[in-house]
Amino acid sequence: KPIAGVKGSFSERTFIAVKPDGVQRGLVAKIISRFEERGYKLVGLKAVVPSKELAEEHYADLKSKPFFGGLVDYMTNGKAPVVAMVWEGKDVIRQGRVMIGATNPLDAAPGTIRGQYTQVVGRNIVHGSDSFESAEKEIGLWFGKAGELIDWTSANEQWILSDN
Ligand code: IDP
Ligand code: MG
Repeated sequence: KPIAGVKGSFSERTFIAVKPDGVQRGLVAKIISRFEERGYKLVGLKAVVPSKELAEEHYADLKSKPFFGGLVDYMTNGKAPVVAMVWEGKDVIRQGRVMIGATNPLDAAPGTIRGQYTQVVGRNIVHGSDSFESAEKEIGLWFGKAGELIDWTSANEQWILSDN
C-alpha cells in the first residue's frame, strides 16, 4: 500500500505528532483519544527525539522564517520527545487539521485541540500534515524504515465506515 494510503479513500493516512510541549504537559493521551474516538486507525506510533536534520527537513518550507532556528531547537533539544503517529481513515488529512485547529491558538475554535489547550503559536502542542503531498513526505521522513507502519483490520470497521 502507498505510504500515505490512497487519497480520498478509507485508507488515507496522515502524520500527526504531539510536539515536546504537549508531551511535557501530559496531553499525549488526550490527543490520541480524539483520533481514536473519531474512529481513525492507529498504524504507527513512536516517541522520538528527532535529529536536527529530520526537524529541518520536516519544516523545510519554513526555512526562511525568523523563528526557524528556535523551532528546530525546541523540537530536537530532548527536553521531551516528539510522539510521532500515523492515523488512517476517511479524509483523515483534512479532518486532522480541523480537529487540531488554527496554527495560531488565538484563532483556533474552542473545541479544537489547540483551541482547548494552547495560547501561543510557538507552543501549540501538535502537528498535522496539511495535504496529501505533505503526508507522504512526513510519513516517509518519520517512519521511513520497513515494518514501522502496521496494516491491520479493525473489528469495528463495519460500524464506522459502512454507508448503509
Ligand atoms: P501548522 O503547524 O499549523 O502547520 P505552520 O505554518 O506549518 O503551522 O508552522 C509550523 C509550526 O511552526 C507551527 O505549528 C508552530 O509551532 C511554529 N510557528 C509557526 N509560526 C510561528 C511563529 O510566528 N512563531 C513561532 N513559531 C511559529
Ligand atoms: Mg504546517
